[in-house]
Amino acid sequence: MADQSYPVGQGVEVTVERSPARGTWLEVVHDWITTVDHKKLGIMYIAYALVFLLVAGFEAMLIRIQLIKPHNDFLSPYTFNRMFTMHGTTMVFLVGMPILFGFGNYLVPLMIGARDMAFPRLNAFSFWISSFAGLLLYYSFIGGVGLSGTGSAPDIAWFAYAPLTEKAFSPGHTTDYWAIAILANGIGSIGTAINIIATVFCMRCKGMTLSRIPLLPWLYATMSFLVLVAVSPLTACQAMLLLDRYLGAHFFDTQAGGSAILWAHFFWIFGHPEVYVLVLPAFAFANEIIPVFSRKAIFGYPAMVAASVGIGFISLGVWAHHMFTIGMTSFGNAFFTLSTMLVSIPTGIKTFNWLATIWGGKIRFETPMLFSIAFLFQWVIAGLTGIMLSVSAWNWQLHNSYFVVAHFHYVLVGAIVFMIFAAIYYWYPKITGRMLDETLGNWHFWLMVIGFHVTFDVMHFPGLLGMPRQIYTYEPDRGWNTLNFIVSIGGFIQAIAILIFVYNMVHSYFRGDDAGPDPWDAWTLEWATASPPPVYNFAIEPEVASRRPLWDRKHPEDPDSAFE
Ligand code: HEM
Ligand SMILES: [Cu+2]
Repeated sequence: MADQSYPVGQGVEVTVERSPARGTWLEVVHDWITTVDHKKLGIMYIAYALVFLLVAGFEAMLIRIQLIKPHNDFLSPYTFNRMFTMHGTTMVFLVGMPILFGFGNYLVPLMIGARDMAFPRLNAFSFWISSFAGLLLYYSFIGGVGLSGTGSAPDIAWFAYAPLTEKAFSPGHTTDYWAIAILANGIGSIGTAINIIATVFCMRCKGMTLSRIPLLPWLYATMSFLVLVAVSPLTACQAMLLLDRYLGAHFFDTQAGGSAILWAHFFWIFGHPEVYVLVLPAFAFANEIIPVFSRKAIFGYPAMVAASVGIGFISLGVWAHHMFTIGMTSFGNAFFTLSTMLVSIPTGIKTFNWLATIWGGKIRFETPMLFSIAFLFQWVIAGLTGIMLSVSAWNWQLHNSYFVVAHFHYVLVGAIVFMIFAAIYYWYPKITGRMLDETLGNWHFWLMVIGFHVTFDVMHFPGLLGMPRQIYTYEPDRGWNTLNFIVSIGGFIQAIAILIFVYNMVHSYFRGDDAGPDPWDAWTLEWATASPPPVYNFAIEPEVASRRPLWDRKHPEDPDSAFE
């Protein structure tokens, strides 16, 4: 691979080092470990998360093999509990958050024309402490009952309800590994959130007023405020749990006057906004990809910003819709039903604006756009089952059933994972300098959509028929057999799709077509520099006069800036 020179405007050329890093492997490793460059840290976050995606996906497959037929004994009940705990915890904390932080790290400085994040060293610290969390959580397989007994891991479900996590019910150390891992991860997330907020508001290039910030940095800033407000209580309640377990405090110990409901409040004050911590970046990707592939500017930019910030605020006031069956006052039930439904207003605005952006556009159906369109449909359906669950009377019937599992996977996979795939297809050329293969991309997309719907559409029905979540097996006479069989098959189809995708990523890294600086004919600043961008991002510090600076440069006869 030879080095390449690209013109980057204003008569300047940039040379990018495309050869594998020079020096011995030790020097290369040292270079990555000590880096404070936002792009390298971004790549490390994404790689770390993709490894855990495969791990957690494997755990999901084990769960689905166990449930493929009644009275199966593939996994013991104990192993089953560990698998769903590790799957859920891993997907949320070691896949979802790091991959989204990775994209934020990589893209936010580039999109606002900065040379790095505001605090590069804090950035490296956040990455390393978050990855420490992953190691710690998985170390519990070995160290959970002391080094002698391997094969243990937390079995407390990803929400770790009190008082089952107290020493009396959860002996050994698996719960401690879980709590300390979440705590370490929380510290990393809070550091990154502070960094993103400072970067978006203090590091913008010349001319980038608040109303010209691309939507992605806007949404990342909103998401970061949510992290500050939501992850802090989560981190605090891990400390309380450890105090309970080791120093005889009684925060959650009901036997000694503590309150288990306190844990539920703490957890869901984090847990609900967490959904938006994960979904706002997914929205952010859609905001960038849909306009470029529709050849139209995003419809209603100010409304998009306002709706996103509004969603952020509302999401902080709805946490107890996870607690309807805990027994609240009827005022509580009514309040949390209504506040939950309120979210549909700003979400509806966003959805209509995406549709209005596509409407009448010259649409290009390349892989990033395919995933985005599927996201739009799936997001709407997930919202509809969410509204059903927010009605407290319905919720009493469906709580802790597979209907809930189907609903939240519609959000987590159908919206968030789909948009993560879209983002990888869209920005991979920028990050690596090479295109992903379109044919393999199409295979990945279609198998993923089919697998997703076979799994999660069908999963609503055992839920409606009363199948509870987190049961390791079931009786053959409940009418759930065929449904569970189909759900498991769908899971395997998704696994195949993801393997194709992994192959594509590796293969294209060596063999993919050259991307050039701007393969999608896009508008934002990250495409105004070489692919991959040089260490300093921009040869000349950019200056912008509109929301679509690259459009202005490419179309001097019809620039956006003329209309501002
Ligand atoms: C191919 C994709 C996936 C499949 C087939 C799958 C399957 C499953 C299954 C079978 C369960 C167990 C339900 C139970 O018995 O309670 C589960 C739970 C869960 N999954 Fe997934 N999953 C997938 C992807 C994801 C993703 C991407 C996320 C998050 C980003 C996620 C988050 C969770 C959570 C939070 C739980 C709850 C764990 C618990 O009950 O403690 N899953 N999943
Ligand atoms: Cu919620």
